[in-house]
Amino acid sequence: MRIETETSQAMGAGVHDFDLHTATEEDFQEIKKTVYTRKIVALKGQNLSSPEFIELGRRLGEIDVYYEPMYHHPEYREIFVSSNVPKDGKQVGVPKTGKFWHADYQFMPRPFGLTLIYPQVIPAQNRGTYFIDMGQAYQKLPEELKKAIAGTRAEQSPRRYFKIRPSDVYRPVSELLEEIEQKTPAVKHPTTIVHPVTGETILYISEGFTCSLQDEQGTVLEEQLVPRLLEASGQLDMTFEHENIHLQTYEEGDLLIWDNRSLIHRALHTTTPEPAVSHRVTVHDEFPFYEGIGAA
Ligand code: 7UC
Ligand code: FE
Repeated sequence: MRIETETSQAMGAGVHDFDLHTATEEDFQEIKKTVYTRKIVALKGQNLSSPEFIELGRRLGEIDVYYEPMYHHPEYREIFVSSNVPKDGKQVGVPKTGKFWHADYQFMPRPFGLTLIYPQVIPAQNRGTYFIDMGQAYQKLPEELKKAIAGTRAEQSPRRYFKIRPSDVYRPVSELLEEIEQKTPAVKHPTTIVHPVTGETILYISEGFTCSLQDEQGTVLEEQLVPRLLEASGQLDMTFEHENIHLQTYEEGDLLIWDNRSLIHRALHTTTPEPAVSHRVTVHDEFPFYEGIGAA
């Protein structure tokens, strides 16, 4: 196994000659360390079956099965399927997922540290995913904004991007909204979290899931604060030319592992939808999601 950190880019590393069957415990630790420091790691030239992909996840930590069964691979619930390619005339997984800035499971009480994406059908034209390093974004905030959010908490909810399921047809929308609030009530995380491995401070907010900021007493802060933070971090730039935005492209055989603590991501928007299928496994590593999580 050989790890190559491309110095021309702010993030990313390529892992060559990785073989799941011969990889040692040290190799997995090395890969994880590279994910925390370089944020995105591409295992090159992979040719894994679904059970092998799951095995890879298990070697990195504890797999978190997605809470909505609609996304599950029909045979392997550990795999979340994003697909616009029907199989035997039937939809598999969910199409057009993640077309908004977010960190995975940001709306859950205990998000996971690692996201693994293994593209199965790669679009010919527009391939890739946008990323923003929210540790870097925090550093670049004007002092005045850093001060305004110190000690505050952010409320996170999936409600705006919850996907209607086939079984929801003919249900009153109010009932569906109520169900979302029951199953995934909004959670509060610190507006800035500390990475348990690198010690970096991360601005933990996203356009997709963050609803409001609150002070220590739970009083909702000035409404403009969230859009100002989104703007400053690059999340409102619809040209995707903001200096914080990194477009990660991939080629056949790439398997991406990224740091779901410091990165937010957004699926590349394609105006002419091309066939695309991607498999995802998500993993809790051995570190707390952020320092102090779950403490009263
Ligand atoms: O359909 C989607 O875009 C899924 C999204 C609401 N959640 C992904 C996650 O892991 O938080
Ligand atoms: Fe995502």
